[in-house]
Amino acid sequence: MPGQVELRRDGNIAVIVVDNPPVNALSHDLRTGLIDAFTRARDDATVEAIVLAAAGRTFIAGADITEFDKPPTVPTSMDVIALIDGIGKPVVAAVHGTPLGGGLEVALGCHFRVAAPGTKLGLPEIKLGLIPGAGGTQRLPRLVGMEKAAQMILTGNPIPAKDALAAGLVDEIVEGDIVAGGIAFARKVLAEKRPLRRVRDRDDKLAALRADPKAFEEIVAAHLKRGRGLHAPAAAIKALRWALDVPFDEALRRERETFLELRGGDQAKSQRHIFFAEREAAKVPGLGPDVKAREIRRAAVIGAGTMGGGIAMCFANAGIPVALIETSEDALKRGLGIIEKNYRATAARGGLTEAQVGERLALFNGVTGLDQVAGADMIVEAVFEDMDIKRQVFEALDRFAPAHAVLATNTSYLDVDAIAQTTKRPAAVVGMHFFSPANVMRLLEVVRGAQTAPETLATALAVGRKIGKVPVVVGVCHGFVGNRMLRARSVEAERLLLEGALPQDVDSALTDFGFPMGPFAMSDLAGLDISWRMRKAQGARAEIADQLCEAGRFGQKTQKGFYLYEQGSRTPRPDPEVEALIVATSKRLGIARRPFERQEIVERLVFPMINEGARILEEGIALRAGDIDVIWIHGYGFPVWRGGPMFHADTLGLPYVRDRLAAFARQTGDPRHEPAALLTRLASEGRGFGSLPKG
Ligand code: T1G
Repeated sequence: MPGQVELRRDGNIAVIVVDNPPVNALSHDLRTGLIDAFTRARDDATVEAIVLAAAGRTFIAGADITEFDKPPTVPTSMDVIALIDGIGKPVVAAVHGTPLGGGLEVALGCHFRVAAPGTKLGLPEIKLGLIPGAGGTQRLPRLVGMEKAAQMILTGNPIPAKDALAAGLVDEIVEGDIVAGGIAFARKVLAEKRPLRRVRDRDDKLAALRADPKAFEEIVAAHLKRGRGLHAPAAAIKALRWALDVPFDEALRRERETFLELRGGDQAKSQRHIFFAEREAAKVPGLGPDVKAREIRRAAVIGAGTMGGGIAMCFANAGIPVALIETSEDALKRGLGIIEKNYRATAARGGLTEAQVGERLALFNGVTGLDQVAGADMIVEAVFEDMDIKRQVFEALDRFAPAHAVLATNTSYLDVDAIAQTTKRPAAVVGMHFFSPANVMRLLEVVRGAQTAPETLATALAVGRKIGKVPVVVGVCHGFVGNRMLRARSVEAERLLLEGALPQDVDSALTDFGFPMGPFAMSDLAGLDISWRMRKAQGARAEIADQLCEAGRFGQKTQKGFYLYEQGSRTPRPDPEVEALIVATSKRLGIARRPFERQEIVERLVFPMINEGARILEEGIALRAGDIDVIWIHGYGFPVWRGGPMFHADTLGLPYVRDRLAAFARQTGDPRHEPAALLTRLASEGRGFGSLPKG
């Protein structure tokens, strides 16, 4: 049997089992094997019913994404499903693990579906900048109704087997061996002579909606605002509407056409890049299978401030008991109070039950005194961004922490090697740089010190994944990867103000580009005083931001920063006072102001980041260009449909980026704008950052 497909018999039941590790992706081989197996089972008169199942950890988890940059090959997933759909015998899909995308669409082509407990079923194509391309937008609404189908297709989130059973997506949940369960169900269908209704022929769940098109608009409206800038959500809504008013086969044709168009577009290519880049980021040279992460049964966090509290919540959310350590009862009480408030707010939004809030809070042990780290397997320091204070903490950790403990610092830019040197166990020290709010932002920069042991690094990565983060290994330099590139952008944003732009011009240019927030609104949110203190410590100056701070304008916390904020409002409003201050500063510095086009603002902000990213790659601070993209997507909200700064540069073409940077260097006289050597070399060779070895 070609293509990893086995055709077995169990009496009068044909059993087709696919086996294409690791996730039974619908590769060309697998599709060919399925066509062959189903044709034989269909044409064998002694076969009275067919069961489709999969070996390994999951039923078919979707089309083979690695084939997406090549032309489609036949048989397509549609051909497989059309064959199944036309079989006059009961076909039962017996699913387990994560039947997703094309895998679920194949199951939708069967008459019945049974699932193992714990199965998660979904159509996640939207997360790849696509829509389901093998009938999902037409069959799913017929089976579960438009509301559920729209939610699954437009969020891309899978649903658990019990919800699938309730919605009618699954006919039965079968305990024990899934193949045996599928065979038993098939026998039941035969014994009960159940009518064979193809999903495409079911109309009962859509009839009411056909009579009330307005209701459809209401169902999809809730999803539209989430898709700002993205092409796939609007396309998915159009396809779902076809389930109401276009004949099935014509709707299938249009769906396929739309899917192929999206698949070839920049947005889907960018999101595919991030899908694989996230997985590449988990592969770290020197961390082979022989390097074992240590189990973290108990954690401790030093510092119950904004970051410390958020980090402690990450551990509790993953079910790991966590000691939260402060210097005083007041500070501890304040920190625990904020944590409880956060959980209660989540519960009020329906994100947690009261019982779950209680369970989470029970995992916290608020104490004072660094000696309280004695029972922890991992300790994360989250105290003030001051090297002397961090050194004192690590000297104490050296005394009190268990010998096997991992000692992590949450510093956002300080020298992790210097911190490690204050201990007698630098091999146990690693950076774990969380992003605020730590319990929400998924990025975790894992900073590999010169002496960080492989086990320490592997443990930090494993814990990062366990607490729901996207961990990326970075090297030691000022600001590591994300903040070092952010600094390049911040310097340029200030420079643009002096040259003629206003905060609202700069911010709106970046939000139009796809960032959730521009640099000045973000500074007002974070608080201008934090970076002001850092600049003073480094003897650096930011003309406008420093004047605002000197005037006590620290941002939202003082209702004045780059913008004005009404009492209790977070909405930034342009402030004529700030405009006057900016114009006066340009004048004082003898800089002639001029108007800026949006594109120039975006390029002046994004291209210096790309340039810094190229230097980061040259210096080996990041292992791969894709790692930098993952950092910016998950740490700073770079629009995922542009694939991150380095992929975006490749999409634009490095010669263009190189030439614009050279122009900026001439315009501003800033040597940092001279194109980095790596960027210049790749541009001259007609290559992109994506052509570099993957670490
Ligand atoms: N195609 C190719 N390779 C895939 C793959 C896929 N669909 N899914 C996973 N892999 C690789 C992955 O790169 C990694 O490789 C290994 O499998 C393990 O993955 C027609 C067009 C299934 C929940 O979007 O969500 O169907 O790094 O590390 O954490 O309408 O993989 O080991 O070399 O993620 O256990 C729709 C995507 C496609 C599912 C398992 N399907 N995959 O998670 O393992 S579009 C998806 C996942 C489609 C149809 C449309 C997850 C997983 P390597 P992993 P995991």
